[in-house]
Amino acid sequence: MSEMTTTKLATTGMHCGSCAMLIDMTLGDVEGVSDVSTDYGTGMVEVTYDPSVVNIDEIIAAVRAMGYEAEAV
Ligand SMILES: [Cu+2]
Repeated sequence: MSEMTTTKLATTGMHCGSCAMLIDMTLGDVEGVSDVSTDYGTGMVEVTYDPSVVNIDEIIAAVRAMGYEAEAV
C-alpha cells in the first residue's frame, strides 16, 4: 500500500447539506480515495487518496462533473 495524501479543496455551488453528502458519496466511490469529509458550511472538502491510483485533477474533475466548482488550496 502506498502512502496516502490528504488535500483540501475549496468548493462553491453547494446549496444544502445534501450537496455535501453527494460529494462525500461520489468521491468516496472514486478508486484510490480512502476518505472524504465535506463541510457544507465552509465549502471545504478534505480528501485522502492514494496518489499512485488517482490524482487530484481527477478528483477535482469528479466534483466539477457534479456541478460544483473546486480548487485545491
Ligand atoms: Cu444541495
